[in-house]
Amino acid sequence: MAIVDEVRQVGAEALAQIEAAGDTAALDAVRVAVVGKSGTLTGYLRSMGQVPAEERAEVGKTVNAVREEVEAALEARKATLAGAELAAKIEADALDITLPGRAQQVGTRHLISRITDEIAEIFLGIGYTVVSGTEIETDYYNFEALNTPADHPARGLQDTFYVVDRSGDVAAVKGESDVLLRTQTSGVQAHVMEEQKPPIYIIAPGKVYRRDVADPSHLPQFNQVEGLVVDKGITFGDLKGTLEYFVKQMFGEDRKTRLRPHFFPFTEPSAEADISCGICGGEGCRFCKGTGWVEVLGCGMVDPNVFAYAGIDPEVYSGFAFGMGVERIACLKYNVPDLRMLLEGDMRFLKQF
Ligand code: 2NM
Repeated sequence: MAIVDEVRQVGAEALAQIEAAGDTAALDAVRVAVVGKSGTLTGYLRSMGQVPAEERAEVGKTVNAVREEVEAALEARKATLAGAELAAKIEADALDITLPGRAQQVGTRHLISRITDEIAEIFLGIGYTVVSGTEIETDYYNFEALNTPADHPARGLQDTFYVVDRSGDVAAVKGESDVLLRTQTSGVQAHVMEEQKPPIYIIAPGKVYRRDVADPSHLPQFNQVEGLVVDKGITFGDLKGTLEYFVKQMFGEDRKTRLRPHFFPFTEPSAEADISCGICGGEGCRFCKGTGWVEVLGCGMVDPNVFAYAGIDPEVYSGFAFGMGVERIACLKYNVPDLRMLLEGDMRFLKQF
């Protein structure tokens, strides 16, 4: 075959391959094989010296013409393929703006936080101040300064979480007072009585810890609000009036309060306060175990021994104190039968409040 015919055939095959190339990578392979540095057409130009002199002009012209034709075809095909590839990529990445959006769940404050604030608001409204302390407390402020003697059952290892050091021994401050997770927020009040002169009107909200197994009415960690009043001439009547006011604000004007004698180490006399049952209105039902009353809090007149620890003269001052569980108040307010339901994180439950 004459060399010019060979060149034309290489050109024709190249054009066919260009047309058949399915993507830009395949097209580039054709380019390299035909017009690249070691491509077939380039080979003809390189070996012009071996072409017989009489054919040289014809072959040279033909190679250049075919080369131009192949390069034009490469350009055209490249534009087509790149356009198609871009279109495919746009299609694949496309956002479907007609799809409805996924609704975000907006968080709300937890019922326990809301009730804590509600309790605080009621007492702020009658002149109390909110104080807070640390969840890690010493045995002295949690028990001793509150007239809870060393042989009191709550101070045993089975009822309180003690903080231990690296060796596993109970940690102690200055070698004398053991460190523990507070079992009540009264320790905060012991600090305040030590640091502040009466009159004192405070509430202490916060988390407390007890070695209890969770059940419908107990949690090993819960929230408390304790209140303390120390002033001249404070009587049990002031305590009763304050609690009645609190109950009506929190649960409604129709709720009644009663006090039952009880014992607490830090108050004397002490009482437990009940409110009329919110389910049966005092008739007696399963929720109130047929009594018509449900327990809401503990309270009493501050024991003179507690004043003595704080350096307050019980001949000059008297006071009352009370303590309530926030989870318990929340459950009473909304007739929730089990404290644990507050902590399960079930949105169907929590959304109701
Ligand atoms: C209660 C019940 C009765 C109480 C006592 C004190 C303090 F600091 F004055 F000693 N704070 N809180 C108290 C009294 C707490 O909780 C059920």
